[in-house]
Amino acid sequence: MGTPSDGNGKQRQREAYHAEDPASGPLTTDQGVDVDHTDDSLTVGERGPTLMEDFHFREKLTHFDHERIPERVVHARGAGAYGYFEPYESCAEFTRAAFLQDPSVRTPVFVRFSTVQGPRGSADTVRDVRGFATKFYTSEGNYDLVGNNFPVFFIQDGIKFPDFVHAVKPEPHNDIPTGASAHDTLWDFVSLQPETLHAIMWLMSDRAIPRSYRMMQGFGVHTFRFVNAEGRGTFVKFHWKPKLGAHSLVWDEAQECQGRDPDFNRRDLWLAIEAGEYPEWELGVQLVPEEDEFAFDFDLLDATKIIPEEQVPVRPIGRMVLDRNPENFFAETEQVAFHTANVVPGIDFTNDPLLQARNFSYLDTQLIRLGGPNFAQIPVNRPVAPVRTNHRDGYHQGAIHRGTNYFPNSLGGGCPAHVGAGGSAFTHYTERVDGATIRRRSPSFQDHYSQAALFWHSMSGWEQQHIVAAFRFELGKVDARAVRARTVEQLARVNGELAAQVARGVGVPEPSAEQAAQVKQVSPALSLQSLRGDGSIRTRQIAVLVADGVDAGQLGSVRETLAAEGAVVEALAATEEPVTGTDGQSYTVDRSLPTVASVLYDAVLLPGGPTGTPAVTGDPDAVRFVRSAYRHGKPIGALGSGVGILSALEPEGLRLSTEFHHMISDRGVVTDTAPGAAHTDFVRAFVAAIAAHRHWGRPPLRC
Ligand code: HDE
Repeated sequence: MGTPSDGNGKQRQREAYHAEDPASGPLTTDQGVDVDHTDDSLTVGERGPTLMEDFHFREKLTHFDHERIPERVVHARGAGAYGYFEPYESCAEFTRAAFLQDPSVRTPVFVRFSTVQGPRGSADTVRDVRGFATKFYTSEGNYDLVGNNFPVFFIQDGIKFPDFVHAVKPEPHNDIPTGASAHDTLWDFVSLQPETLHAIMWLMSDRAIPRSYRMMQGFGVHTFRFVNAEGRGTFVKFHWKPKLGAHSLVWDEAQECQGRDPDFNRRDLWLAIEAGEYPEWELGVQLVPEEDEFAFDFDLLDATKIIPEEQVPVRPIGRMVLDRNPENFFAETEQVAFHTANVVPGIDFTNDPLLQARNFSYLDTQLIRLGGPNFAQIPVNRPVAPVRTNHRDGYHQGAIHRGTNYFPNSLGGGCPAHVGAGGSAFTHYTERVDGATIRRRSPSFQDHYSQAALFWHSMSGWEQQHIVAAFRFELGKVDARAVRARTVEQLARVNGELAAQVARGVGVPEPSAEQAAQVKQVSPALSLQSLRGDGSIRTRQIAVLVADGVDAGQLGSVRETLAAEGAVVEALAATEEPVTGTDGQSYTVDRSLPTVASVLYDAVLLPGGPTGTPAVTGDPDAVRFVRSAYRHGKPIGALGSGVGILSALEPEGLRLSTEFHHMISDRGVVTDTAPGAAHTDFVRAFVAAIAAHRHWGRPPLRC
């Protein structure tokens, strides 16, 4: 590993960092002077004024006063982790990138996930795009793939970015709303800028409220270029596919979660890694030969468009595993600096105007955020490849450079020298570009509706319902009626039924649907239904509601199976006092019901026993828990008297187990009134219901 000045700097830096760790020795000042007392300032007498000569006090306060750096203008709230990437096989046919050649070579990575609109202290489960930025510390230098969990962006040209971000951020007069897009200025912008519509469809879908960072896709968004050793280019789009499948919350739940646990996604990532449940994604690429650049009915350079997977399949090329949490949030997750222009030989840009703008913006923003040009020396940003430059000095310079600082030189032995042509150097792809200076969007970028319609038509029924509800919610928060109406008119160009349903919800006239875009075929790959992952229930959080009198046999058998499948099972009761089972044994309670809520779990189990779960005795927290899990489509398993709780809620038309009909599984509600330990078919059905994540089309509860 290298630094600007030496070859083993990373190791040395680590040692220095730990030497400064206050936990590893006596308290000192910044100058290394031991401190005997940090609780009282130096005063004249016990009640007198504080003395200026108290340098420890002044240093402590001064440092504290300067602890904050500007937060990112977008993507301020995030969570990160380290891990590695390994290719499945050599990709030499398409790219010379060293980290994509050899399956036996693991490349270290750091990934930062983020929300976009909210500030650092905002909640995780807001409706928003999620950032998915990966830094590959490759042997040829750092490569940053700075993507999102949507494959398309809201605008086509980076010059619109400040306008878009101003519109979506809190309104300038009152700084409201935090972490939300449901306000006038965003929708004003959307209604006037139809290129936003495709990404807006994604934003209104459940993709914008992921269950977990570990359960969402990532996309490079732009069309990039692979370049092989012969200099041949191939267009490439990057896809990350989560091993656990892509799963989302429902909006009502996401909102409650913002209060119950604002750190929901951050905590989930942290805990999974701490538990050794390392999240994993497969990296896939869509490859388009250069000669097919114009083979599509959209422009490959337009970042508001996808290449449907059915048209160009995603080819898996490797996997990424995140297996280490950062040690210090500020030092690593906050100070990591991604830059789209951090590329390595074999990966290059295209003329996508959004990407070109990003290549300017990311470096520019770090200069102010991280206080000068030396941020690449911060440990999390340091390449593992050696760094030898003639860059010198500047704020926060940590290297002690020696020798000459210009090129060419003879006095420094000509070092650092150029590598020879055709060697390991990055060589920009040779592309002939002709044209007059012009400030105009290409006509090939003008179709803003077809792919928004493709997305809509590719959704399952429940996904479409959620999209309609999201539009109604968002536009319902818009005060300007004209903005509501104008947005609905735009939606009519996507789909008439969508527009009509939204119009009815927000009280504006239903526009004519004559202009709706025609869709020749759908793309099933866009639906969350197609992204079930490996079908396992690993790391799903299962709540078991218990009380004194719980059927010990049932509790034990289901718990064991769920735990064996990798689920995290927690026993919840009215208080944290252990409960006594039917076998007279005492059972630990993990959490008390008032401290948790159904929105923090993926599924709930109601074991039997005379008074086996707190809901049987009418505990309001428990009843609310079950009702909320039911409404959010979560799997519910109930045994014996536990089934009675469900019947009492009267889900009209839902089939529940009775004394004549044992195990019944209906829309994710799995019940069994048979006496004795839980039967295998019950456990199997409950596990299958959890693996399916959510269950739609349940009848409403009457009680
Ligand atoms: Fe970003 N974006 N962006 N962006 N972006 C930033 O860089 C910008 C865009 C993305 O975890 C900023 O270091 C412009 C698309 C992620 O640290 C800033 C344009 C995509 C992150 C910036 C875009 C992204 C950022 C803010 C339009 C998906 C968080 C702080 C031309 C492909 C990275 C920073 C992290 C962050 C500019 C559009 C993803 C200001 C000008 C498209 C994941 O430089």
